[in-house]
Amino acid sequence: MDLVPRILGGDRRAVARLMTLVESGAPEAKKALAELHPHTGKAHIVGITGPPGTGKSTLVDKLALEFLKRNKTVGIVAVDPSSPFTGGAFLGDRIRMSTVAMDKRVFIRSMGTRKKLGGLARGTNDFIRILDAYGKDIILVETVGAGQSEVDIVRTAHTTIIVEAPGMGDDIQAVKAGILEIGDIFVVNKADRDGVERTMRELQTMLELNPDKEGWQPPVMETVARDGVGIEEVVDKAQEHMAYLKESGMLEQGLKQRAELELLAIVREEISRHVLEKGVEREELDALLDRIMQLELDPYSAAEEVLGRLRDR
Ligand SMILES: Nc1nc2c(ncn2[C@@H]2O[C@H](COP(=O)(O)OP(=O)(O)O)[C@@H](O)[C@H]2O)c(=O)[nH]1
Ligand SMILES: [Mg+2]
Repeated sequence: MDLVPRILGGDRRAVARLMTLVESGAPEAKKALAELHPHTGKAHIVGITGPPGTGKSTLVDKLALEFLKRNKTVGIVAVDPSSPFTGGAFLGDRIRMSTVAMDKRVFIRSMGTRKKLGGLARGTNDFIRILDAYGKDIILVETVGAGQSEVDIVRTAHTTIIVEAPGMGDDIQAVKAGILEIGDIFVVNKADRDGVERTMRELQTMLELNPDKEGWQPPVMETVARDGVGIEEVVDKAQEHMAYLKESGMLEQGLKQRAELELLAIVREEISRHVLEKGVEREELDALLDRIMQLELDPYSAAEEVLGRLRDR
């Protein structure tokens, strides 16, 4: 049963098995993850995010092929919040990623969003850690949109690629709103379509507003992922970005930030769990919620009450 030595030894099925345990929140998963930790830190984690339909899965597929050509092994984690069924997302992405899905050097796993306490970002981090310990050189993580959990996942990546496509004006606004700061590389995919220049220009203009002229300047690149056009350039840039992170000391700094985020997220989660298990019974919680809804009690005082009970027990 011991999955850890099997994963370290390159056993694919052990990797899949541990991911299933992680998803189901099994306690033995935590122990295995702890044992894998010393074997992590070698992979280059590349996040690919952007609105639905821009061609992220197609791009991931082509990027994976290009990394393979460069003798890198590849792991892929696809997070699909739009799909209520992990199975559905898995199948869908499998079909689209038919080229790399057949390749033994690639490990692909999709993740639904109906997750246990701890949520999407935590589960994804665990998957990434497993693939890292398993020895994958490159881990591609596909996420949709710009919600909080996606941003959290993006924080896990060393290199974040934001994918846009022509004719999605509103989404560019969404990009403006939050995701601009986290993009290391901007890709305008579907460059075979009308309006590419305009989308490129809009992104470039927004990026020029950034007052920070030192450090990494995110490029805006165009691709036709479907036909494999522009892929080599994106992979070059991703590798350049990693080299930049190493030379500038940003890699080190980022690792500390990520460690802090992850640690605090786990602490928050454990405290919530502890409070809900030991602090209040479900009925008590419901009673408090009722009082908040009836405006008899404010949430701060309710939280004080819950924490007070925890201290008393
Ligand atoms: N015209 C065109 N279509 C593309 C391109 N890349 C992907 N597509 C298509 O766009 C659709 C959505 O692609 P997909 O990769 O699933 O997008 P995702 O939702 O962002 O993962 C699919 O039908 C793809 O075949 C491209 O470069 N040009
Ligand atoms: Mg997709």
